[in-house]
Amino acid sequence: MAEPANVESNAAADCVFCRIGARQLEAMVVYEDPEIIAFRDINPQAPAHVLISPKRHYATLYEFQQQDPALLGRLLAAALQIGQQERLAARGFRLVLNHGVEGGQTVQHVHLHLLGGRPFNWPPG
Ligand code: DGP
Repeated sequence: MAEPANVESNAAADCVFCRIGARQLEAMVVYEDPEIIAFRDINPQAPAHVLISPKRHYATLYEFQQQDPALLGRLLAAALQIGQQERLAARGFRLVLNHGVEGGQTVQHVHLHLLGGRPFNWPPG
C-alpha cells in the first residue's frame, strides 16, 4: 500500500506547485483531497483552465509513474470530477499533460491541464 502523502517529506523548497499544495502560496483552489490539489491557472488559455497536481513533488511523468502509478489514475479521476464541477462534462473539455522540453513543460512538477469553455483545434499548436 502506498504510504500516505506527506508533502513536507519531499517538497522542493523552490517549487511553486509544492508551495501551492502545502497552502504556503495562494491559488484559486477548486478541488483538494489528501494527495491532489487543483487550482486555476495564473495565465488561463480558456474560460476554464484548471491545473490538477499531486501534492508530492514529482518533476516528471516518468518519476510519477515509477513512484506512485496508482495516483496517476486518481489524478485523472479528479480531472473528470472537476469537469463536472465546471459544468463541462456535456459540452466537452480538453486534458493536456505537457512533458519535457518539446512537450512544453515549464513547471517541473507534474500537472494536468483541464481546459474548457471554448472549442479547441486539432492538431494542437
Ligand atoms: P506547463 O507549461 O504545462 O508546465 O504549465 C505550467 C502552467 O502553470 C502555466 O500554464 C502557468 C501556470 N502557473 C505557473 N506558475 C503559477 C502560479 O504560481 N500559480 C498558478 N495558479 N499557475 C501557475
